[in-house]
Amino acid sequence: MKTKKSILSKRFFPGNRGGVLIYSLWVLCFMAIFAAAVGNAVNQYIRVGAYFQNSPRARYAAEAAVRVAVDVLAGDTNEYDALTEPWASPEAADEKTPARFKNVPIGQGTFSFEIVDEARKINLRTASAETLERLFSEVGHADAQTAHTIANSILSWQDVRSVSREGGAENSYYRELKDSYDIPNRKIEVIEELLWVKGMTPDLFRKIKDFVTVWGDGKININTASREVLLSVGCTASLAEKIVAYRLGQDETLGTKDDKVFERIELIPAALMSGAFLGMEDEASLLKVYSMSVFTVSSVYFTVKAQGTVGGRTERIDCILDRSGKFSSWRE
Ligand SMILES: [Ca+2]
Repeated sequence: MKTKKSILSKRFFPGNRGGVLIYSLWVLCFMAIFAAAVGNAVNQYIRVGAYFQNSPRARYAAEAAVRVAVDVLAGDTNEYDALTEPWASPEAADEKTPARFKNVPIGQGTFSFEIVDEARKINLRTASAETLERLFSEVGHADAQTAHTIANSILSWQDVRSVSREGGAENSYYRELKDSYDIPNRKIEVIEELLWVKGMTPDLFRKIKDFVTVWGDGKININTASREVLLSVGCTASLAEKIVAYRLGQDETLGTKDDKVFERIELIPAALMSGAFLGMEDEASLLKVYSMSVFTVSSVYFTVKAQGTVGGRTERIDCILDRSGKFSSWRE
């Protein structure tokens, strides 16, 4: 009679070399699978570890970008701010201040940044209803009634009185909404507040958000303002295009030697009248807008958009910096 032991022995240890070999292969196979599983887990652990390790490194790289941006602005000491200057346009940078804004190597990663002056934008805290209306109709392509409603509602949103202005909306409107709320009756603090103003839509906000600010005294830097912003402050389409073209010079290219800059406010009308091929309507529009003291030639507040990348991990810092080097806002 065969014992249990002998059956097992026969099955797993049949007493021939082939059987031992098969058993050994099974063991090896099991060990290989086990090793692969452990290796995979360790790899994942290392990857996750590196990811979290790279996060602070990327953040330091972004902070380094902000520091360099501060230096670039500190190095700009003339009386005007224009798109031809190194802070605004790396392409225009000279040998002393090389283009150093994009993918600058630092440690095991890189950083990039861009500087945008806020005086090229419409200030939501100071703009007139007419300027806002033009912004929403000419730039946002809203119909006249919607543009009128939003413009006046922005003023109502910010003024301390609670009597509704024509076309605007006070609490009596917002309290009737499904998700009701009270308006702040103080100056707008972040441009995203617009999304709560009567008549505004996310689509319209997307179209105008790059042309509005809450920083500065409300004067528009004629050296940096876009065609859209010039239109909004009351320039005719023809004048707005001629101002932008005048700045680029004859070659119509930014960052070349024939670029023109308005160095002083009082020189703006004469410079344009002699060099921008203005027609009679352009001149009338220029004198009208100029007489409303909307223009300046320099900027006080600057947005710095910085990012640092290390090992595939990117961290961003958006901040507002003023001419004295002080940060007014910091978002990470
Ligand atoms: Ca400057």
